[in-house]
Amino acid sequence: MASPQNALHATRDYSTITEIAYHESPPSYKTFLEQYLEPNLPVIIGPDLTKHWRARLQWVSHDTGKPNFDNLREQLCHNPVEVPVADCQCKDFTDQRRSTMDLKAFLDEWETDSMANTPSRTYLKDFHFVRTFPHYDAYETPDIFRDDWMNEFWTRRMDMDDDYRFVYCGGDGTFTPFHADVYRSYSWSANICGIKKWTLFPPNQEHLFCDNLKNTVYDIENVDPVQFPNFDKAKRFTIYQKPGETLFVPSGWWHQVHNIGDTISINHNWCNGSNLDLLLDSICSDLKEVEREIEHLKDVMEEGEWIETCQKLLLLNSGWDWSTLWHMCMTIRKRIQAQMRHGGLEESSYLTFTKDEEEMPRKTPIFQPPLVSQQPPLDLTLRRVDAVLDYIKNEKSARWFLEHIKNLVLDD
Ligand SMILES: O=C(O)CCC(=O)C(=O)O
Ligand SMILES: [Fe+2]
Repeated sequence: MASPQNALHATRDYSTITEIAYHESPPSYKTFLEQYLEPNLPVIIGPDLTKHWRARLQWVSHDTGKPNFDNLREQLCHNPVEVPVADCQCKDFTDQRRSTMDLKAFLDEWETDSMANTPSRTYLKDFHFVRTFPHYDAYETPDIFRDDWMNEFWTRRMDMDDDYRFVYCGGDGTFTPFHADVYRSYSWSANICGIKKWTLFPPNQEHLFCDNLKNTVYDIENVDPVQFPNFDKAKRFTIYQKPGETLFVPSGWWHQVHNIGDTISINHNWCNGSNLDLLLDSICSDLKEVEREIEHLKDVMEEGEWIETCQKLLLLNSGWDWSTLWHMCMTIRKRIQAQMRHGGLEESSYLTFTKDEEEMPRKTPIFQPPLVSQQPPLDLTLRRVDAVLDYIKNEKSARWFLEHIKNLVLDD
């Protein structure tokens, strides 16, 4: 399905990149937008960006550079906290086997491995730190990453209390298998301690690491040459992210991450007008996939029932359906229009809540939207959002779903 956004985007050309850019101190928003966000290229930012963070000052032992296990236990383990973990030695389809455990038990086990200098097996990942410790203030979102629609929308949603703000903790040898991020979102990852080895693959090489049955490579260090005979041909960049450094991971870049030594990092998944077209493409192709999988039910179902079933499966498999995308775009549209009405003044007073929003019982702190100077020109963003809203209105199944199931009047 051709994206309605193409006209609003410069082409992204990955053929000429020879290395990953490094900025000692954070680039201005304009530089970040023009050189990295819009062309969809990675960049590493030096440790100045994070040097004042509480996480850098209090989670790391200054003499050893290793995690300060005593501080972590003292500050975070007053009460039992259940955290998500992955078993790095156990493959489960395209991921590692996931479970949960108590945070203090995790820290104790990790410290034991660390003192014995043995590799770790358990990796604490996708831990919703801000949601779990709303008043802790471990870090602040860097200005260049503030134009983040996923966290802005998810933390204001009326139907759930969630976000995409995570902490990762793992000993030597823990790793994240080969993947591209959910819904082709961006991520940024700030390293608090240890070293992270990233191998990044520019987009449009999927044919080299996905087979005809849609299986993908799991571990780039252990690839079956019969199943993926051309994997070695894939262009890649390897970087070693040192303590305090932050990496911007662009949309649709596949990657694998290995922790060298005891490693803690903070990351957000995010999207905005610069990758909205890629996000829409990803939802459209996930939907096609769902439709193919249950093709055999199409003839025995009413049209509405078929559309609703596909949307339910899409939400279950991919975390989005048409309604999610619609509501995210509408939330952003409303905020952009408020900023336009205020003539681009750098104030956040226009970011007030509706009465319902104020009364919503919420544990997760709201993600503050970007100032005008921390995002692209407002009229460009509005055009991008409107292109996606128009696309949804004109897509037959989306229109039916939103009108009949979500009771929206789409022609307003
Ligand atoms: O740090 C890791 O292990 C994985 C992080 C990651 O995949 C990301 O930030 O996109
Ligand atoms: Fe990732």
